[in-house]
Amino acid sequence: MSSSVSVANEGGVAIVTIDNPPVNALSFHVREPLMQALAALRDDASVAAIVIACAGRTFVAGADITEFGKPMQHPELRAIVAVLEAIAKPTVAAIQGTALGGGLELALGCHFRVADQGARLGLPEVKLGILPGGGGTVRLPRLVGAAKALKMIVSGTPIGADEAYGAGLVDAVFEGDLTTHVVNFVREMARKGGPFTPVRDRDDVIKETDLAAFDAEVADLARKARGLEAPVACAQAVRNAVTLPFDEALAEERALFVKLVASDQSRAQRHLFFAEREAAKLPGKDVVKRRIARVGVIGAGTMGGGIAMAFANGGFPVTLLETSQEALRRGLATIEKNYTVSVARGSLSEDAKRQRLAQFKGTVDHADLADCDLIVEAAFEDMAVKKEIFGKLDAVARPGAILATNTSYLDIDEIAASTSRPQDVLGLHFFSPANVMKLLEIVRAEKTAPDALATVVDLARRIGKVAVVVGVCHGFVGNRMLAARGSESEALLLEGATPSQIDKAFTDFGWPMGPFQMGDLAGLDIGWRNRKARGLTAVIADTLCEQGRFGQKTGRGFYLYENGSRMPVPDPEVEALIRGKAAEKGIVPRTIGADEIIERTLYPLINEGAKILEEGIAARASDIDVVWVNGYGFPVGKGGPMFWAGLEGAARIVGRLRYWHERTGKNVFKPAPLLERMAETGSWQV
Ligand code: T1G
Repeated sequence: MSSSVSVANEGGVAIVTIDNPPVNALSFHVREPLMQALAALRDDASVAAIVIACAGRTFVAGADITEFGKPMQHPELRAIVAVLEAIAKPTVAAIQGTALGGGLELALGCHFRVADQGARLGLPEVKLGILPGGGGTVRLPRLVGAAKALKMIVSGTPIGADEAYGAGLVDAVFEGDLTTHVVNFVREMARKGGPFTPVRDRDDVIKETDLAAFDAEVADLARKARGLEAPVACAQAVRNAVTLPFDEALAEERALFVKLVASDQSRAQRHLFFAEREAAKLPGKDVVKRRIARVGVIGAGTMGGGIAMAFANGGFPVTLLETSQEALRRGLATIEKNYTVSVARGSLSEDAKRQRLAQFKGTVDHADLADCDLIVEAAFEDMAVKKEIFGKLDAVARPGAILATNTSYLDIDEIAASTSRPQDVLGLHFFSPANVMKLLEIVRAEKTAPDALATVVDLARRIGKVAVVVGVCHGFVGNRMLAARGSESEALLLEGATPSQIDKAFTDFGWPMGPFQMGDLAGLDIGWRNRKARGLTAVIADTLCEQGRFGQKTGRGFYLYENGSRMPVPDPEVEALIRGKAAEKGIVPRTIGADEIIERTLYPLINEGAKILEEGIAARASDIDVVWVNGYGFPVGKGGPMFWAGLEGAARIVGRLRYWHERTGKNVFKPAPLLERMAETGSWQV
């Protein structure tokens, strides 16, 4: 037997153990010995039953994603499942940790599945731009029904052991030592005697499918796919499970898988899977991380409250400081309301709400932060205010406490210099709403100590955030590139494009919404305040703000929002305002197509990313992709701005930037040297 697969025999029950750290992926060096073991055990008369188990923290987490795009090495998972499923002896999968993708498909090849209490089971392939390719789309519906299978496969979201048991996906859930339980379980099954029906032959649940309701759900999913092919293919494959004979449906699944796995969208989403994990890796040797037991948050407003919730949700006690009891009361009330809304939505239990609220301690006295190991400042975006706060923190925080600012733009080196401990100062730039948005830009200041940085990178993972380490500059990575993306927005309006046309070019590209709809959602007054603080103007947006048109919150912004609706309605008044301002500037409006809109917004975005890489503000091009997908909604099917530059063609981007630079003289169009090198080499390597 190989080191990746071993077989033990416990009184006639064969236990096949897969051992392929860290997540027992079904790599080739697992598949080959696994196939051999199953075939041998099938023919071994002394074996009465077979258990498939995994060593380590988790059951099989799927196919080995690193093998995609390389020549297939047989046996494939499908062949293994076919052999497994044809075994007449009782077979059972013992699931701890996660059974995902090919791991769950392997388990579906068994007669039975048992799980420990903390297990999670799912088919997340859609998040990689593919679909379950090991028979999951045809077997899962036969256990849980077509509707639930559709939801699981199209969302890619795993379910817990109890839910899986209730749905018929697992046959027993155990606490404690799974192996002992599972051997007893399968012995009992063998004692009861067969025949043991393989999942492929169980058609009773499928037969109950309400196809009309199913098709309505599929149509709704297709509308929400935003150009992604995998969700639509997943739905089609599950429908095939209902309407086609098993083997035909299996063949259709294979055909869809082969097509998707070769697609740019899947390459983009697999790129993001590894990019997120790379982003959390720090250069140099591992350092001992500091202990974080209690977190302090300064400011209980929108950002501070959201940040406090993010840590409480991650199980950390939080001390929340405000400037007055009234502000503190308001902040805590908002936090409680947010949890109440989650309970009403069914995404949080009452018990969990109570546990999380119990994590909070409120104060107006900085001295109460003395026992905090990390303090996050989320006060007003003003350098003088922040320097004053950090001066106080320097006096009260315990030695070794990490002092973080949530600033979106300001110079953290300057903030650090206002303390006697710059080595403990860094930026934790959360994105609003901080308790929801995944991205966390961790800003490494010039003197930030390596162990402080490593501590917060690890902490980000513990609170479910996607961390990207960035350097100090105005706007760090995300907001600096956002400014470049928006630099032409006003010009496009004045030259003849309407807000709707620009937003549609973005949504047709795959963005959840365009820049003007986003501005109305966030509040136009935020950008207005920033511009005034920096002595900048935006003639259209400033005028709208002067008229009190801040967006959704005032019912009017670039669009109208009638009767409190969030649906944007084009406003003739705004279009007249734009035409009037254009006339004042002697600009004759013209028709502007989507291609030009993309060239004058997304190409500058990529160009700024290239400058950020050259300056060392981001360590990797893939880090920039992680920022934009997790913080700004860049379409996952395009892999992020820097990955997409490769799909779009860097040479084309450089050519068009040169054209716009010559036509407008604007620096935002001047191609960055690294982008020009990338156009020649195909690499973002600085
Ligand atoms: N293949 C290869 N490497 C993988 C992997 C996989 N499936 N899953 C994780 N890794 C690596 C990961 O890159 C990291 O490497 C290390 O393992 C720890 O991962 C036929 C075709 C299981 C929930 O999509 O969701 O099956 O950075 O940091 O936070 O139909 O890993 O250390 O070098 O994420 O504890 C479907 C993907 C595949 C599951 C654990 N399965 N993995 O999370 O650790 S396609 C998935 C996860 C498929 C079949 C189809 C998570 C996890 P490194 P980690 P974690």
